[in-house]
Amino acid sequence: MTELLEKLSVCVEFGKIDIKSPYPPAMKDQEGAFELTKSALESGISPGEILEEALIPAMSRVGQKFSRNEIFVPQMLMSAKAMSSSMMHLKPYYLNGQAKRRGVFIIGTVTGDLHDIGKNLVAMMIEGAGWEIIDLGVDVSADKFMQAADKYPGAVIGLSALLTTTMENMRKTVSSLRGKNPSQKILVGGAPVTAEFCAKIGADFYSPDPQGAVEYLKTLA
Ligand code: B1M
Repeated sequence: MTELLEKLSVCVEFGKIDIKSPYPPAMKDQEGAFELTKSALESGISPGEILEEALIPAMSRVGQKFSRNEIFVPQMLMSAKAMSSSMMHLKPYYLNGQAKRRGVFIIGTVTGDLHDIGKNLVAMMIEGAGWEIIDLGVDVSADKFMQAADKYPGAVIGLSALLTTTMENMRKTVSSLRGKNPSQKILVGGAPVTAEFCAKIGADFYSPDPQGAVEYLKTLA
């Protein structure tokens, strides 16, 4: 890996967004993910190399540290912001087809559930793993998930629920999606959700955290 990509990877891992960002204090006044991505592209490194060799490994380290409770939500959010500042330079290449994503991941919280902090973290980590994210937001009906599944054939769907009361809506959404397409891949998560509940409602996989979700997606693409 080039020195530039190594530096970029460190910026994303430790949440250094750009040169103006004071966080993390140890990297104050240094170039961040924004400037380093621009330099990498200008020096001829491809968007694919930037994603595969710098951003994805960095976000993978972040996810593993979060799973081991070595870092917490604020640090993870800073890493995700650094990654987004890098993605600002890469997005045009994905939009015009010059670079490819690993797949499409549709995510939302189920009907009646407004808790989106965990859902957003999962979405950001999966984006950092090279997937295109279709974020349907909060309080998403089964119909909306089904419309999105029609629009993006082959996409994996992620459902998040934080309330015991909305777990029932998760069950109904899985049932509707399965009824329409038995082979639809469905990932579920959220604080009250368990592997047993996932199996009971017929979803494909349960992950307690973003890293587990990323690992599951790796088995698919
Ligand atoms: Co609410 N709330 N809340 N709340 N809230 C909880 C969930 C609660 C446990 C608090 C409590 O009573 N101790 C409780 C639920 C009890 C239950 O059902 N057993 C509760 C309640 C009751 C309510 C209201 C009903 C309160 C009221 O109005 N009477 C109401 C319901 C609103 C609604 O949704 N319709 C309500 C409202 C709210 C706020 C709007 C004020 C706010 C949400 C703001 C927002 O999200 N934008 C809020 C908050 C912040 C919380 C707590 C304090 C924090 C949730 C959170 O963001 N955690 C929460 C108590 C708690 O958890 N300590 C609570 C941090 C986040 C990173 O974790 O979301 O678990 P989490 O996500 C994790 C994993 O679960 C996993 O990865 C994430 C990162 O590790 N994950 C997935 C999540 N989704 C995944 C999807 C995946 C895979 C993994 O694949 C697709």
